Amino acid sequence: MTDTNKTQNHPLRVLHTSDWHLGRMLYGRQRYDEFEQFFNWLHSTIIEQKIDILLVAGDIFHTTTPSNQAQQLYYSFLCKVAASSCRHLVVTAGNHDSPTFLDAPRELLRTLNIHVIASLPEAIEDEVLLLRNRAGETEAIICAVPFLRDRDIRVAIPGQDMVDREEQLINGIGRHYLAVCEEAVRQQKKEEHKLAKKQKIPIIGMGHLLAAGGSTVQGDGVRENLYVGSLISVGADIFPDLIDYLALGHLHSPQKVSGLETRRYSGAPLTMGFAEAGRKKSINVVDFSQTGVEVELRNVPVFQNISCIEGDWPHIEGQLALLITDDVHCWLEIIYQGKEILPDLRQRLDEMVLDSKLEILRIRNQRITEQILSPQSEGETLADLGHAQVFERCLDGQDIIGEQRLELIAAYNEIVTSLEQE
Ligand SMILES: [Mn+2]
Repeated sequence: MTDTNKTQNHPLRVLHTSDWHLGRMLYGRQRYDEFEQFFNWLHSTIIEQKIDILLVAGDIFHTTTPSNQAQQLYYSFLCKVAASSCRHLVVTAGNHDSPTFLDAPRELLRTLNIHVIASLPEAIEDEVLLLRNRAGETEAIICAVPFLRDRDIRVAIPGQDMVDREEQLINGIGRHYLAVCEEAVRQQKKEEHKLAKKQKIPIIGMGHLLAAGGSTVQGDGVRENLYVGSLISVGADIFPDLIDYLALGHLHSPQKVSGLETRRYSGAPLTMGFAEAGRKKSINVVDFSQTGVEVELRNVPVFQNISCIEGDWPHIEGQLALLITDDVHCWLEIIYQGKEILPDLRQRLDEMVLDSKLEILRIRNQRITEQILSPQSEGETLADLGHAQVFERCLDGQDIIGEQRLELIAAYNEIVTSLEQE
């Protein structure tokens, strides 16, 4: 008897995460080990924190054709969660996901209480999920809205210019949220009526989009692979007030929407690039009780150290020496900014990190870049130069002449042609 009372007083606990980007590499390095460690950690967190509902707000995979290894990680994680005390898992698609790929196993996953909403369903009702507790009562209503594409929303009118199209898309997204929420409220009234004890059933919104005022960090992966429509921002006012908590994905740094406690981006769990080195990554644990909603951020452990060293040679040398003494496994980006031109920078760095646990994934030699890109006539800007000219200046900068120069130009042209054909 006491046990039942306890469960009744226990608030409904939801874990909100997004932007896993399974399969994403960092400068050519695979990160499957990190993903696996993240899933192990997430699974223990779900058990320790007694999570009832897990929400994943898009960008599950980094590409529309995920590798076998990425798929294996995803499905084995889903199995583990299904076997845990977590009652429901809701997965919505992001702009990186293939809707048809995510949707394919949805019927099978439904039998495990895993709800996948990847393509926009034909009926609004199918975006409103009623999640039930073990007694069969509705304990939460989810507005599971996937990433909305232009074709999902906008009624195309020939001859429209870009501004009109964007405005139509933004208005369309707003109308869509309103319609889904109206349906959620209808269901809420019906379901609350059925409850034995008078209680409020929370409405939780999900989405994968850019809300106005959101912040991105250069190199955090949000602005990469952008295409028309993926960076359109919507006003935070499109989300109706009756949403008790809004679980968003798309931005990779954890943040509130318009400073509101219950409107949030969870951010990506893994560091997405060197610009984010040292930034905290987190997931959101959200408690729903009759007295209100409480959000707590829990930091994701760092599974791979990433660091960026920027400065002149003495600074870089000193920082590397410190890291070597610390004996930690770390991936590095080096940005050389000294006055002196160092054409042998790579060689110097390779020699320094030899036999250490440090791995240099990226070197940026600002001095050489500046030299190549510095104007050669008054008033010249980078925009005046064609990419082939930039490449030639790069060869000039490195004093590459003769046969080798011709070979490099031919190889460069070949790469450009193949890129253009793609
Ligand atoms: Mn993303």
